Order: sequence, then structure tokens, then C-alpha cells
Amino acid sequence: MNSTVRIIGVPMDYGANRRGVDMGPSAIRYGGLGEELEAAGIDPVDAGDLLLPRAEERDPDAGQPARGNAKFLREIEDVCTRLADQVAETLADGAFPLVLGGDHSVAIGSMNGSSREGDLGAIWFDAHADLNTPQTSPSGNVHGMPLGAVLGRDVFGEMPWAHAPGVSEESIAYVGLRSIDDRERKLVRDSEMTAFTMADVDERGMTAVVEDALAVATDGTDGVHVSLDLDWLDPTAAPGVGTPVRGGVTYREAHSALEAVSRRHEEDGILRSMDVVEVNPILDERNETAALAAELTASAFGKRIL
Ligand code: B3U
Ligand code: MN
Ligand code: MN
Repeated sequence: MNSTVRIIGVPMDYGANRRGVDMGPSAIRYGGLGEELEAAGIDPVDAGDLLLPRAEERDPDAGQPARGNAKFLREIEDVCTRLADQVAETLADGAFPLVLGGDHSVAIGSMNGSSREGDLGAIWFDAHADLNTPQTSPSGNVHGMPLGAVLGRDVFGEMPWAHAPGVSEESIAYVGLRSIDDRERKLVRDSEMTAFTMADVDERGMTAVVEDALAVATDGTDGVHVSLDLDWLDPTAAPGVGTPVRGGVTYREAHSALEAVSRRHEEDGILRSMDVVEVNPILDERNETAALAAELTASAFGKRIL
């Protein structure tokens, strides 16, 4: 990768089920992101963090949608609108936007900004499907809804800051799913998205699955967004996440997945934007999840063992 990487921190936890992921950007930087990227041959430029009000000062129900439950929606709209502009500006400057969350609702902003450059495919590395909407969500937590939002489902269809018309279902591939809500299962099954679960990873191996996911995300698009939710990993490898789910990806599988992404990028420059989300330093052990987030990002940008 030869373009400049611009790091954009989004210390937001409005969409999460508990506090702490707002400290993710600091923890990932402290975990060695700059050094790791330099080891990948990248010269990162840190744009700092977006400024946002503390959750305690806000009323989670003040911005509830016309139908359903979505906590802190007004605040998330404000942050994602600013983030989308910053991501679009980064791309216009010829740099690569690397967004550090924060909870997974930051992806609404990243993908809206990134898709302004042209049709965008996505690879969703996550234990969860994140396809809820305020109408289907069991929790009201927007971090379970970013794909529902960018696809403009239900009430999100009436919210231009959320719905990203440049992102279409058939260009999205999940890798590593293992925790899907009952109502959400039907949504995934009935969708045009490609879903590789942990069972597919077990059967076929990580590299083959990621290569197929890349084929889905690049078909008919001009660029790919990689969204890396650290709860994709097994909690033994990544304990510092808000919603750990056992049976996840191992340390080695995770690296091989992101290395497969970078190999494909070296061939045809497919990557356009990336976010790294859901690191919760309060629940972490000696910052190891944050350090792993930094390492995996470097693998995506071409860092190799030899
Ligand atoms: N699907 C559940 C749980 C969840 C989604 N994403 C995370 N947790 N991190 C929900 O609340 O929508
Ligand atoms: Mn997620
Ligand atoms: Mn998740």
C-alpha cells in the first residue's frame, strides 16, 4: 500500500451495551498502532480524535426514532455525520481513512463517507450480524444495527445520514458469524448478503473463506471497506470487548485473514477504508486486545513475518 494512512479516532460508546469502548482509540494507539503500521511500510498520519459529549450528559431517549428503539440516536447521528465528512475528505486528499472505534456504530459514518467515492463492497469480520434496526433490536443498542442503517432498512431508510445508497447487500460478506438474534437470523437468510459463519471457517479454513468474501465484496464495486470488530476473535485471544462470544477466531486465523486481504490489495488495490472497533480497555487484560487490534491492522496493510 503506498498511499498515506490517516488515523481518525472516534471515542464513542453511545451504541454499546456498556461503557468503555470510548477509550478504544487511545488503547489501540498505546498498543502500538503507529509502530505496527511503520513495520508494514506505512507512514501513518494521526488526525486525532473527534470531539464528542460524554454519554452521562446526554439523554439516551431524546432522539428515539418514530418507530422502535435506538438509544443515543441523535448523538450517533451527529458523530457519524462528522465522521462521514472526514472520511470523504481523507479520500479526496488521496489518503486512506483508518477509523478507530469506538463501538461498531462508527461504521455508519465510515461507510457513508467512503461510499461517496463510488460503489462500496464490505467485509464484516464480526461474531454478530449487526443487521438489526430499531424495530428488530432486542437491546436498542445501535452497535447491533450498523448494516441495517447503511442499507436503509426500516426507519433508517428515512435517515440520509444513515442510509448509504452506494452500499448494496450483494456486495457485503460476513466472516466468522456465531451470534445472531432470532429475528435477525431471518433477516440475514432473506438478504442478498453472503454469510460465512464459524462453521464455514471450521470446514473450509480461514484463507479460502476470506478469498471468497473478497470476491463478493469486489464484484461490481470500486472499493472495499473492511470492518474489524474485535469480538470476532475468541475471547481467549481478545478478552477486552463488550460482548464476548466463545467459539471465535484464533490469533493465527485472524492474522491469516487480514494477510489474505492485504495480498488481494497488493494485486489490485481494492481496499478503500477500514474500521477497527469494539475494543474495551476496561475489560481488557494488560491492553492485549488493543495491541492485537494494532497488529491485525498492520497485517491488513501488508506486514509480514518475513
Ligand atoms: N445482536 C445483539 C447483540 C450485539 C450486536 N453487536 C454486538 N452485540 N456487539 C444486539 O443488541 O443487536
Ligand atoms: Mn459488530
Ligand atoms: Mn460483534
